[in-house]
Amino acid sequence: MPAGKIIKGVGGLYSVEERQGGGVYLCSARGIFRKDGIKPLAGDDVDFEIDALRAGYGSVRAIGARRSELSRPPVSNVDQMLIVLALSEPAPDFLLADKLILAALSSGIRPLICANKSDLPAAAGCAGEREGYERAGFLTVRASKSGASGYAPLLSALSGKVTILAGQSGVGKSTLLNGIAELSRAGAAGADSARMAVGAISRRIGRGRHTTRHVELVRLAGDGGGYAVDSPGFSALEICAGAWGFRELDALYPEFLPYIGRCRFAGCSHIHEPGCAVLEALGAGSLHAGRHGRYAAFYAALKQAGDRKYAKKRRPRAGGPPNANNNQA
Ligand SMILES: Nc1nc2c(ncn2[C@@H]2O[C@H](COP(=O)(O)OP(=O)(O)O)[C@@H](O)[C@H]2O)c(=O)[nH]1
Ligand SMILES: [Mg+2]
Ligand SMILES: [Zn+2]
Repeated sequence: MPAGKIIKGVGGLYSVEERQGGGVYLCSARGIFRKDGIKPLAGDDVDFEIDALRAGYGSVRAIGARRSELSRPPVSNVDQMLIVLALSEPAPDFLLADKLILAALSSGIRPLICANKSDLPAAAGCAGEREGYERAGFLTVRASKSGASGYAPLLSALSGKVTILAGQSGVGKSTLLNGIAELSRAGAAGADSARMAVGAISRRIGRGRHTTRHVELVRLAGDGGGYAVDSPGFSALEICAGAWGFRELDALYPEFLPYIGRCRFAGCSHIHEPGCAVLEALGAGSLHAGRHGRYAAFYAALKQAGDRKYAKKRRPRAGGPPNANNNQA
């Protein structure tokens, strides 16, 4: 049975790209859904059966264990999140970037930072922020659709991995995805461009292209392979607040790690406590002030959300007069 990857799913039909050969088959998954109750996702690694009677069709028989799973957009087995910021037009939103980093890290996905539109003059503060991300251990890559850097450094960072693009609308994600895919094809060996041609033909079976909100994995040609996924219509990925609370927030800041456990008080928020090792490092210039400031804002927001949830649970129910607005049975 051939192995492949679901690169798109529309209305219960899945486009499965064969691992060997690269042909794309339009597959149903009724059998597996009935058997295991699992709904296939774009990104799933599957075993599928080719329909002997209808060329280009098949059915999914088994879904491999998922390494990661995002719900908005619905896609599995993402290795990396490329967080795209423009140096200007639009001005970079570092709060959104940090939120996306949190979403990635808490889903087991590696964040990468892309400083896009590097042909434009940088908005104030960009260089310092870049240093903050590098200090946190995130790879940061410059890119632009034209000019000196181009997309070449980015292609090597994406090669061999499944990467989802995320970031504000207008930062150049779609342009970048097309540019990277093209660059990968230009660099691919003859055999590989033949393989891509096969894929392109079978892909015509599928409907719609980049006009819909459907998730689609775009294959990168060349030795490394890999896929990139745009997130059209999702200006910000769903930030999975609720999956973690303010107490776990510091663990999602890799640059805080050397100081965690060295504060005077257990359960230190690293925002105002005396004897806080994180604040000491911040004062000594070892931590980036912007990253820490946004951490403090997230901490406050998460704590408030947590307190609200707690207050709701503890609201006394017996004794008082019946609530006229309460229409629950
Ligand atoms: N100057 C400059 N403009 C770019 C670059 N990449 C994309 N753009 C422009 O930015 C606008 C938004 O691009 P788009 O790819 O649609 O952004 P998306 O909303 O993130 O998908 C378009 O007008 C692009 O032509 C770049 O590297 N430099
Ligand atoms: Mg776009
Ligand atoms: Zn502390």
